[in-house]
Amino acid sequence: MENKKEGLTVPPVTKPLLKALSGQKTIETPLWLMRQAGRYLPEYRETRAKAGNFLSLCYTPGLATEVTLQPINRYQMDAAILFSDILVIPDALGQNVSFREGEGPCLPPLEGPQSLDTLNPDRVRSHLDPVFRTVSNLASQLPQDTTLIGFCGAPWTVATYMIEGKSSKDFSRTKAWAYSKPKDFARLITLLEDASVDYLCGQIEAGAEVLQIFDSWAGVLPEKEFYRWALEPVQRIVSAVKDRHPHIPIIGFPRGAGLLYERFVRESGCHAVSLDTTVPLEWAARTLQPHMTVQGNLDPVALLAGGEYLDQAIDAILHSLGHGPFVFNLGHGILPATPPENVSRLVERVRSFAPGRVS
Ligand code: 1CP
Repeated sequence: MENKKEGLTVPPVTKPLLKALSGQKTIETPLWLMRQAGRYLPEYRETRAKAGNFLSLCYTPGLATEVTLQPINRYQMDAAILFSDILVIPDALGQNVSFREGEGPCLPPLEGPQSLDTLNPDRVRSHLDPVFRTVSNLASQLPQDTTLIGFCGAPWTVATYMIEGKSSKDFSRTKAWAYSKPKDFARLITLLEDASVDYLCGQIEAGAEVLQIFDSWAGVLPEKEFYRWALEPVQRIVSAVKDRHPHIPIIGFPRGAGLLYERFVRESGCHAVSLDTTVPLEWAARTLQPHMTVQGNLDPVALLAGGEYLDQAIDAILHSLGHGPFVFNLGHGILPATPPENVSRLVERVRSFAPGRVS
């Protein structure tokens, strides 16, 4: 049987994650975890040490492929997420990103409108070629039912790192720029939209089957600014990617958006939405899930803590959202101190749930 969509013939969807993202209810709940490859895994720490620094790991296709596959080999997740980082875009634009052990990212901060002229969008595709090679390695090596996810950061979140020069607590430099010089700030956002579309399309052309757009700091913006700097740039990226690749599902993650999740679901153009840990389950089931597939939203600290609390938190999510369309995930990335055996416990519990079987 074949699906006919927009005049094109596309193969039938059989992978569990793709089924859920196309709005179908699935017998088993598809499962993957944000930051499923990372420091909580001893095999990751070993490969990371071989690479020297974090960006070399991202830009060495053999090693990036290896770490992407580690959680698939250990836990048989339904999806592999490309191993890279949202900050490869500023690096490709020429901003010279580094990662210091235990300190996070470090960039020479943008110092106002004139510093935008130092960024070079023409370098994006060629600079990120090693990442595309990782994607095509993965596409040929993944098990048949495993879906390959590509990603980028949303312009707002990426801009915060470019302007603050590091992780931030109050985002004061970025917000002050957006509020007091919106025209200049819009130039940066447009540049990031274009670079993100190039980057995402390159990933699709190399074999990515699903995309996720991470807007990790969307939740720090007031309502009006959320629409302008978080929602609208994502709308434009989604629309441009859909024009070129209409059959690739896109998951949006406006972390911390609170009540604004509702408008994001109605207007972003995404096919699915990832919920952060604070989103109430029954509200999501009533307000968001009728409109699109939802993904989420276990507290990463519940996974770290383990035990009975973990079991109960998993069950609460499955009971509220598991009747689909639904993808099990965390509300944010796995924490480095998470015991790997807690992840096994989570996978087993989610796998043993079948909607209809549990009341
Ligand atoms: O020491 C190490 O090994 C580096 C830790 C690490 C890892 C494993 C960083 C540094 N990035 C990554 C990989 C990564 N980053 C992935 C890989 C795929 C997977 O999920 O398995 C993804 C999707 C990201 C995305 C990313 N990077 C986001 C969005 C998601 C989120 O967590 O909010 C953000 C904000 C970043 C920036 C970043 N990268 C790394 C750090 C320490 C940070 C800063 C985080 C912060 O400001 O709190």
